[in-house]
Amino acid sequence: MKYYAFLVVFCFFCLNYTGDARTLKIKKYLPPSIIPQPAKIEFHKGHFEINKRTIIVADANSQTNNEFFRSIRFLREKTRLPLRIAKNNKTGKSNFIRLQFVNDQSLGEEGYRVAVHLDSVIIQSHHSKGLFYAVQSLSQLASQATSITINKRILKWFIPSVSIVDTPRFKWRGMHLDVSRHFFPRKFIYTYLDMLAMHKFNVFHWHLTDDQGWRIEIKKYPKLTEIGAWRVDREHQNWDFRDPPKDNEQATYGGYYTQNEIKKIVKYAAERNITIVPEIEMPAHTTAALAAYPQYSCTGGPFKVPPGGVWPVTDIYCAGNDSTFYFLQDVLTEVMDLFPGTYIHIGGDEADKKEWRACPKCQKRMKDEGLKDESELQSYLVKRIEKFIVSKGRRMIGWDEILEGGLAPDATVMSWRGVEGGITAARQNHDVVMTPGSHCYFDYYQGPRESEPLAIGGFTPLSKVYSFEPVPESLTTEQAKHVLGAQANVWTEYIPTLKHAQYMTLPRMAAMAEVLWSPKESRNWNDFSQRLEKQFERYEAAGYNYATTAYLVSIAPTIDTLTKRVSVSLSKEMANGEIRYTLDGTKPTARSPIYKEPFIVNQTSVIQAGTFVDAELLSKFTERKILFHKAMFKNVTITYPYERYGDDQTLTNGLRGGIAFNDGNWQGYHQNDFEAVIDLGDVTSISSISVNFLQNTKSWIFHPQSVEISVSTDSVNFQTVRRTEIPVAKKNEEPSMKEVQQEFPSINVRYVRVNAKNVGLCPDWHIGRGDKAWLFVDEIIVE
Ligand code: TNX
Repeated sequence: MKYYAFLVVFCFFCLNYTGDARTLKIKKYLPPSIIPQPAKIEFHKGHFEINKRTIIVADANSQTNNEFFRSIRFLREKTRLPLRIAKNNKTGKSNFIRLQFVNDQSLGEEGYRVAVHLDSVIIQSHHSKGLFYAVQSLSQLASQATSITINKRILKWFIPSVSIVDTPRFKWRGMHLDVSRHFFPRKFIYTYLDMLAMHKFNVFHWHLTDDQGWRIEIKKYPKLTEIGAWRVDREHQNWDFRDPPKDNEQATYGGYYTQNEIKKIVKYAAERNITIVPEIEMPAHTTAALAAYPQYSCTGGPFKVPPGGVWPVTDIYCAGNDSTFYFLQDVLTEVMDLFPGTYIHIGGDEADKKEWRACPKCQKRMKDEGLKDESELQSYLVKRIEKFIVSKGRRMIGWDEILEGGLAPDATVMSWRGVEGGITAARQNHDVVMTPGSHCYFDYYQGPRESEPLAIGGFTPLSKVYSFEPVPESLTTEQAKHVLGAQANVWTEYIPTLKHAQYMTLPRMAAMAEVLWSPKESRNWNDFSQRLEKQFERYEAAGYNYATTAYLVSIAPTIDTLTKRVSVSLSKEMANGEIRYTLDGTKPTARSPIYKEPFIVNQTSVIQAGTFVDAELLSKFTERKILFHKAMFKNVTITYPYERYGDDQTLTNGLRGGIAFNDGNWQGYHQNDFEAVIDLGDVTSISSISVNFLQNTKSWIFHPQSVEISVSTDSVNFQTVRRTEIPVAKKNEEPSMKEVQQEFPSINVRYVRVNAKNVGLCPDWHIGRGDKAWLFVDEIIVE
């Protein structure tokens, strides 16, 4: 109350001073919004005022001094508030912020309390970890503080009065980063750790080795980084279709972290309550290591560090050779010396066992050890490595493939191919971390493909991440205790820069943070998406690049072939803001109509829409054309069956397929040719026919080799109006759409026929050479 009166006084002051060189600004009041949402938060009346005389005190002793000083430093850095440390740690009656350790087990290590009273702020935790999170939450409150500024100098801040009691739901709150597919310099790792800390993540899973680069200095095996950290530069080519290295070509692209750098990074992470889980991949995803030390493979090599995608993953460590184990143990020894955390990740995913089947040493090992197949040989390798890790007082974690052939006794499973691996492991009383591709892969698209940067595939929008539940219902309460938490993975095949990595992770990281920290019952999408707006401001203040894709408007036409009507509905993920739209192809403005309910379109229209808050546009515009033409809603007879994606109406529904093959507007023919006859119903005068095809060789989709368009009045005798040959795609061709169109002087016809010949099989240059090829076709437009 007092505060509002105060504002009014200041506004008067402001008015009286118009014309003066001095300007006074009052930052508008914002409701407190903390991400992740605290377990308990109550809002009270009034505010705590921070001014030049506010002091900060800590109930410290010699053991806790450092931690308190660090917290105070964080608080000052984050809030940029002029917080003085009290002399002799003494406060007056009011105007102080006090940090305290309390003996309260209920808070656990990571829990804390923040009470913002009218005259003071009290922060309590049981442990330095909780203290760190209290500082994060208070900083978020402070970042929204109402402030009074004169001449760009802030005079006072007002933090709303709240009381927070907060503890996390899960103990493993992880974010992963693949630094092999693209190398990220150490400076970015610090930024990434800051991003994690801001969202209260406590595990950084550092994917340090893979086929395309070895990124950690190992003193005993210097070639791992001299050779394994570098590849030839093919950054201009699509990841999955890169030319292999030429003989004598210099490997110039890459990098690695020295042990000294890693020590500093580990310390930086620890100060932010983040444990780093290093991953050293085995037995597969190891070409970079084998390029340096081919003697640990089955074949002896030689190998080169591949500059792009490798599939299947056949370059693997020889499990029949004892020296491979000594090498791996030496590497792991240095890794464990650098990373003090409990868990060591040994990978284990996607090993193609072709070389093991052909290798006499591996076969002998299987015989000697009584292993019935190569899966059991992988299990032998993993168990032997686990024994070593456990002997050093650590624990092993691996991708869910380590279940195959029998799980090592104390292994923790990271479930990525769905949650099933996690369920199986939990039922066997093993700990698990959930990270299913469906919800946790931040290398996937977060919005419509045509409006997003090129990504590996998939579709994981923000709201889907937010809907993730790490504990499967099928687990009993006891088994559920084995779910330590979850993690989002950032594979970087398609993420070459740090700005791009931020774009892919923010704000999805915020959604994952809430899944992992906040009580299940408090999950509320609408509330989260309101709070996210303030998080965007924090990202901006920190200079982070983030996606506003969740504000994009989706335009969804529904076609009713019976009534021949097109109804259009518009939607967006975020709860806040209003959708404004136009139908005439112009850009919507703050004066365009607000979308309230689905509307009918009965002529060719170009719909454009965007999300606005007040007059401000928050999204990019989205656009959708609905084309009314003479074949629309007409009967189509198809000669050969299609397998996927579209339906029977797809070819004549007024909607053209886009560059994304799975947008629902393409019919997909698997090796089959395409033939369709449209019955226009009556003899009709027409002067143009066109048909569209899609090519995306990465998804096994090729343009047809030939197309023929014909017309008829009786459906028996057809006259060809167009025949076209299309050359088969070359390697590295980007996805494209092709329109085959024929115009002619008006003719009267009733039937239109289109034939298109599938290329049949993928060409020799393709990784799927010899596989069945797809033909994708959409809208046959008759005018
Ligand atoms: C699968 S997830 C992989 C990675 C790829 C990723 C791309 C896992 C254990 N293996 O090697 O980078 O898909 O999404």
